[in-house]
Amino acid sequence: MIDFYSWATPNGRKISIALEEMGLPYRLHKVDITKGEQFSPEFLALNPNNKIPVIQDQDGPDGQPITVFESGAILIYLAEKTGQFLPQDRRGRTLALQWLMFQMGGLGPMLGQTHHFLHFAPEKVPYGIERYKSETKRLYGVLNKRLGEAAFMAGDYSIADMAAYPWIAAHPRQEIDIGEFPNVARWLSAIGARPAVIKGIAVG
Ligand SMILES: N[C@@H](CCC(=O)N[C@@H](CS)C(=O)NCC(=O)O)C(=O)O
Repeated sequence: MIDFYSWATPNGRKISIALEEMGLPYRLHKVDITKGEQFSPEFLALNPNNKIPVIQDQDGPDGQPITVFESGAILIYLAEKTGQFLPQDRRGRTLALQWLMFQMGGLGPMLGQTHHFLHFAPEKVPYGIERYKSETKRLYGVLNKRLGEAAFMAGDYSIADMAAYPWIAAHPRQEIDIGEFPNVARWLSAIGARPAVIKGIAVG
């Protein structure tokens, strides 16, 4: 059994999608980040970086419980545990990890800043809005080009797609016209129709 600490945000949804796709049994523990529950001593003992998502697998690699934070690390852990959605051959695995890191290091943080400046900043900051909206658009262009070459980010559907999907599904909040990125739109519909994704998105 996996204890899953999360809240209904794009980073949390990456993991609920993966747990559903991989058919792993899990228990959801809601951490209301709008009320500051991520700063409780109990949660900080799981993730000193006070962010969801976190998992605690009661049946870790050595039979002992293991706690994992950082959504990219959790996705790799779950893929390796189940042998699913991460190719085993080195070339395929490197490609999937490359696109996962593109999400973790670029797409997620930059789109997160766009959400912040558009929706949460206490004052309107035109420079911040412009900077992150244009970087967001550039990243959609990179993804659109890649998805013109392959059905999914790493060729076959993988944890890289699970990481990117919840962020791209929130494109209206980034003021992105998805019609300008037809390959991304095609990919978004294909992933959004998967039963495990529909279930994963609804969690929490
Ligand atoms: N790099 C982290 C980012 C996680 C993250 O930003 N989580 C947000 C919600 S989407 C959070 O818990 N924020 C609460 C806080 O920063 O206090 C990951 O991918 O797991």
